[in-house]
Formats: sequence, structure tokens, C-alpha cells
Amino acid sequence: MPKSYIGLGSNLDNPELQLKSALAALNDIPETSLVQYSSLYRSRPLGPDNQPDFINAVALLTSGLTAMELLGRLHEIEDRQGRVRTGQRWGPRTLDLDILLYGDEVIDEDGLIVPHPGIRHRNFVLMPLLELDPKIEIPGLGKGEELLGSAGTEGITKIKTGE
Ligand code: A4P
Ligand code: MG
Repeated sequence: MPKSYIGLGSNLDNPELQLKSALAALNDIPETSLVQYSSLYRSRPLGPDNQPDFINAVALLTSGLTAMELLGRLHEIEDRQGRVRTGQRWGPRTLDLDILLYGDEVIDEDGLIVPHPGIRHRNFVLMPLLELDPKIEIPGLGKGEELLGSAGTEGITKIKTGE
């Protein structure tokens, strides 16, 4: 079954608890198992800075669902956890779940781009991803380690070890 990496982020309504609930919900998706998850990281907001810091993590799943089916399930989980879509780009949110990688597939469809376009510049995605696989290669972008070298490690702190 294909492996997929999911990015988790929250900066509203008890972000640590939001991520904890989301991890349980990921494991409850049909035909899907949560294999591993990274430490939790506190990170300064990318985008408008008049919002709380984010808590970020990355989860590794195996799933029999297609990437598009999986995305539908992620949206359901976001909605259940009180996500309000304000339309503000990079604004605050109770829960954001992004498909970072889906096997080694490169997808560019209506509403789904994989690898997630934000990966390369975001240390709050690259650090937890590299924790799960230090040798990870991002299709079309190269070695995760080199991308993190360029992105740098400013504004991010590990706060809790993963499993
Ligand atoms: N979409 C396309 N590709 C994907 C994919 N691979 N995974 C589409 C998930 N969704 C994907 O997403 C908008 C649309 O992207 C969806 O309808 C989906 O079909 P969204 O979650 O509804 O909205 P969004 O997340 O606000 O989109 P946007 O603008 O991409 O926000 P980002 O880039 O996710 O940024 N700072 C820190 N420190 N940590 C964070 O986690 N997150 C954001 C949100 C801003 N600043 C942050 C953080
Ligand atoms: Mg998103």
C-alpha cells in the first residue's frame, strides 16, 4: 500500500489537543493506518503575524485510498474539528491537514497538488518530515535535507517527542 505523509498544523483552540485528535482520526480512516508520527513543533506563523504560533507535525500513513479519496477524508476531519474556512490566505485555523507526499507520485489536478507546493520553503514541514525519514527525497524537488539547508531552522522549536 502506498505510503503518504500528512502535514498537520493548528494555531487555535488548544493546538496540541487538535493534533492529538487528528492523529487518532487519521488512523480511523477506512483502509488506512497511522504508522508513525513526528515530534510536535512550535513554529512562528508564516503569513500574517497577528496570529498565534502554530503547532506542527507530520504523520506517516499507509492507505489503500487514492490521493483524491484521502484528501476528501482529510477535509472531513478538518470540518469535524471546527475548521472555519474564512478565505484568508495563511490565516489562523483549528486544523490544517495537507497531503505532503503520496508514494513517489507527482499529481497536478484540480484541487490536489502533490508534492504539496509549500514543502520546499517550510521548515515546520521539512523538520518533522526528515525526522521520520532522514533520507527523504521529494519528487521533483530533491533531497529533503538540502531543502531544509536552504529553508533554515529559524522560528521553530521541538516541544514534544513523537512515536
Ligand atoms: N490542495 C491542493 N493540494 C493539496 C494537498 N496536497 N493537500 C487544495 C491538501 N490540500 C491541497 O487548502 C486549500 C485547497 O488546497 C484545498 O481545497 C485543497 O483542495 P485549505 O486547507 O482549504 O486552505 P489553506 O490550507 O488555507 O491553503 P493554503 O493557502 O495553501 O494555506 P497553507 O499553505 O496550508 O498555509 N505557519 C506555520 N508556522 N505553520 C503552519 O502550519 N499554515 C498555514 C496555512 C499558514 N502559516 C503557517 C502554517
Ligand atoms: Mg491545507
